[in-house]
Amino acid sequence: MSTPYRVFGAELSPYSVKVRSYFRYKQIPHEWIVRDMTRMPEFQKYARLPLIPLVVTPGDEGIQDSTPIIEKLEALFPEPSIHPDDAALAFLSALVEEYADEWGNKHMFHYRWTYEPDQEVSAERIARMSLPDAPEDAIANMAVAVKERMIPRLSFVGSNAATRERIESSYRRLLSILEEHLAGRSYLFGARPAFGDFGLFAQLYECWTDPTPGALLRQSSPRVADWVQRMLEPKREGAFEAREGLIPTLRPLLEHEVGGLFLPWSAANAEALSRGEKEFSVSLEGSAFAQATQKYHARSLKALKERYARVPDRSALDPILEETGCLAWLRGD
Ligand SMILES: N[C@@H](CCC(=O)N[C@@H](CS)C(=O)NCC(=O)O)C(=O)O
Repeated sequence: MSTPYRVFGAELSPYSVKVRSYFRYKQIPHEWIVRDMTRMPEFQKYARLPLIPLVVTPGDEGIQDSTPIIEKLEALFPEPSIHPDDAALAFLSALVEEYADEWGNKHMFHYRWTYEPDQEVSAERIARMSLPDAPEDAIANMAVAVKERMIPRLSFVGSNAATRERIESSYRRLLSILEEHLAGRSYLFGARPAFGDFGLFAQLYECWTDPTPGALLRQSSPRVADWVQRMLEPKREGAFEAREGLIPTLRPLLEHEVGGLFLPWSAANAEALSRGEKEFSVSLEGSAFAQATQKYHARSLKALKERYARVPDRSALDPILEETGCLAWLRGD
């Protein structure tokens, strides 16, 4: 028997949970390895960056970054595909995946490290995970250190008193849009999971586990809560749905969240970086959103534009992107 894939990750890491759900859906033999202190030497042997998830292939190659990990595996294990045959839907699913990784992460990170109950629970969970079988005082000390490290990182996602309402209203709106969209369907693009499901569910799963955003999610959006659970062990229940049925309730997500917030924010970040600026500010739905520039987001926006440029026939896609205010951000270089 050949060695299975090894997935180094953690329950509190959205990108790890995203990749784990993908392995489960595709039924790719794998071992889920919680990256605790005892596994660090093995992790460091393969990791280029100190980030999880890390996938080690049966050929002993380490791969990182959830989006390329899934893309590499999808080429090796094409069935069941996570991409709808309809080229417009396949792109929209990838767009949702990017929105989730880049903007949806703000919801998750903001709530986890802004409010005290969330900080406490998360820091303790991380400490217990990292130090299995350690005495309680060691766990408590590590929890303090985790908070000291993570809370200042709120600035990396642009979370502060001035942006709080922008991030939280986006979270509440996302939940209400998804609650509507998931009426009568199991996954975002029909009866089987698509690329976009993996990305978006993972951020919301983390929100679901945390006290403040979890309570909001459970109270306001029972269908979203069911979908989050379903996505932990996703199954093909049927086919992807036709465009006509999906677009009416997907449109608000594209218009308000993707076209209204994520793309203008990401484009402003990329522009500021190209001018060598350390910070940027962009007006999103009429209010200023300022944060430090991030190289990572600029690279993923470039990859998203390249994906758009590769869509073979954009005649069905462009009108949807145009009417939702997404098109202008995806064209050009
Ligand atoms: N873009 C990467 C992001 C991975 C990432 O940011 N992982 C976080 C946890 S979710 C991490 O490992 N952070 C390192 C740390 O907390 O020390 C991906 O999609 O995999």
